[in-house]
Amino acid sequence: MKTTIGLSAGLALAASAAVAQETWDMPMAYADSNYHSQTGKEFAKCVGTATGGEITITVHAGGSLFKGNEIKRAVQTGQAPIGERLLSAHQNENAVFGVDSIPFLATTFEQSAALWDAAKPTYEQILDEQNLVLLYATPWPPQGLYFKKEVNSVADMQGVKFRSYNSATARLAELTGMLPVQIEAAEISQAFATGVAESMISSGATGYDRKVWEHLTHFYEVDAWMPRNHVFVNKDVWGGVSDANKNAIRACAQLAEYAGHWRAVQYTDFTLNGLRAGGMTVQPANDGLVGELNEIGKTMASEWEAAAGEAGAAIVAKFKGQ
Ligand code: PCA
Repeated sequence: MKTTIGLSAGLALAASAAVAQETWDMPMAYADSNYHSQTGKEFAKCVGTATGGEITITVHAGGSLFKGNEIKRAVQTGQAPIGERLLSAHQNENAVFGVDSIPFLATTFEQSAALWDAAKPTYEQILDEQNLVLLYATPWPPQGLYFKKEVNSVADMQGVKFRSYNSATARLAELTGMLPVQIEAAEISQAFATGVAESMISSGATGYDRKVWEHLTHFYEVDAWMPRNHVFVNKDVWGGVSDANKNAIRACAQLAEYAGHWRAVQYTDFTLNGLRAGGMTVQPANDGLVGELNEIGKTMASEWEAAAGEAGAAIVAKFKGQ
C-alpha cells in the first residue's frame, strides 16, 4: 500500500516536472527578414534546445506585439518576459545609453565590438536597476544619410523633414537645420510615402528592409556611428529560471551576439547593393560635407560627455585604451 502511494506520488511529481514548461513571447521591432530578427529566432531555437524544451521563446518581429518604443517598458513591467530594443532611444533615462550613437567614435564593426566590450558592464548595472537582465547586443551597420535629392553640404539640408529614431538623430537634425520627427523603423515606408518625412540617417539595412528607393533617391555613406539592439529579460522572470537553464540561455546569448555580429557584417554590402538595384545613388558624402558633419559630431560628442558624466567618460576611456 505504502509503496503504491509512494510510486503514484513520484509519478505525479515527475508529471508536474514535465509540465513545468514556459513560453516566452519576445517582441522585436524590426523587419522579420532583417538579421536582428533572424538572430532572435535562432536564439529562440537555441534556448528551446538547450533547456530541453523547458523554455520556449516565440519571436514577434516587426513591432507586431509591442512597437519599438513600447518594448522596454513592456519587459520592465512584465507584460513581456523578454524583448529587444535599441537602447540609444532611451538616452533620456540614462545618457550612457547614447554611447553607441556618438558621431565618429566607433565606425567599424571592430570598433563597435570594442566599444560594446567597454560599455557592457555599465549597461548591465543600469538595466539591473531597471528590473532587467541583459542577454546580448547586436550592431547595426554604419549610419548614413538618406535624401530625395542630391545633397552636397549642410546648407542643402535646411528645412528638410527628417525621420529620427533616438536623441542623437534628433539632435543631428537640429544642428543641420532639418526638422526632426521621431518614427519607428516599422513605420518609415508610410512616413516617406505620405511626406511626413523626406530624409533620415540609418543603415543601408533599414533602407533596404523598408524599400526606401520607392520614395528616396540618395544614400550618402557617412559612417557616423553604429547603434545596437539589446536583448534583455525581466529580472523577476529571470529569478524564476533554474541555474541550469540560466547557463543554457547565457550560452545561447553568447552565440547570438557572435552570429549577429557576422550577420550584420554580411548584410552591410548586400543591402547597399540592394539600394543600388532599387535605383538609388549610393556613394560616400563629399569631403566638404564630411568636414561639416565632423564639426557637428564634435558638438554632439561634447554634449554627450557632459550628460553622461564620469560613467560615460570611463567607457570612452576604456574603449580608447586609456
Ligand atoms: N536602423 C534602425 C536603427 C539604426 C538602423 O540602422 C532604424 O533606422 O530605426
